[in-house]
Amino acid sequence: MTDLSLFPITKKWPAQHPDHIQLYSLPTPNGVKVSIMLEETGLPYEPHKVDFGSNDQMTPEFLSLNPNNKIPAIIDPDGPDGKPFPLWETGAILIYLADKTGKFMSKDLAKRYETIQWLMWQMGGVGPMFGQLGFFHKFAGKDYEDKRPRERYVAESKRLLNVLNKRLADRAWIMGDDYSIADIATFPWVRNLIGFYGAGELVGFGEFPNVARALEAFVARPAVVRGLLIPSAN
Ligand SMILES: N[C@@H](CCC(=O)N[C@@H](CS)C(=O)NCC(=O)O)C(=O)O
Repeated sequence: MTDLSLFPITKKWPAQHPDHIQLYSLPTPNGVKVSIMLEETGLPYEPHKVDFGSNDQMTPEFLSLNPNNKIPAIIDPDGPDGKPFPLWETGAILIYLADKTGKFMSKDLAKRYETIQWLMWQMGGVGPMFGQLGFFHKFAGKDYEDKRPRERYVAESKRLLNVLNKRLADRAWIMGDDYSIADIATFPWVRNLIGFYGAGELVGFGEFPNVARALEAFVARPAVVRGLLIPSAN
């Protein structure tokens, strides 16, 4: 049996199945990227809830795995060279799991980098911009008198949605017929923007019918339905 005791995080979140991928997460738009990917690939994994209510992400045990105090993070007991392998940052985790399974990223080199290009577009654009819009529209920032920051993130979110809408004009998914890690990274954030953040009207979501159509197909996938609820609330 794999020994994960060298990872201090397992003291706070013990592994019942140390031979399975250990996932430390919450069902936020970044967290579900990885639970959806794990559900889509069928890799065995064990989810652990990192409770923001108790500031779990700031505990020494969590920081020992991810010094950046953000979920999600994983340990793969069967990593490169068969050794346990810790990883954080969803872009890196998605590429790693795609390479490990040979799924959701083309092996063709040009298509592989095109997939990574869109994944990075999500990581550097969609996630941070939609996240800031959420802060200024739904959370503490909504009470700020100066509305210019909110307007800036609304404009930037609309611009990004327009880029995605054009990309999807003649494609089912970001990479065409093939559903990929670029979709798994992007659509949880689009769903969150118009769902949890309630910003659909603010960004004029009706102007982006191709995005709406792909989002609908995304949330109908059985692995997505499951992944969106992991780790569960209790
Ligand atoms: N770039 C990171 C972002 C991760 C991230 O922002 N996670 C949020 C939840 S969606 C978090 O852990 N927030 C906790 C905190 O900031 O203390 C990734 O993609 O993994």
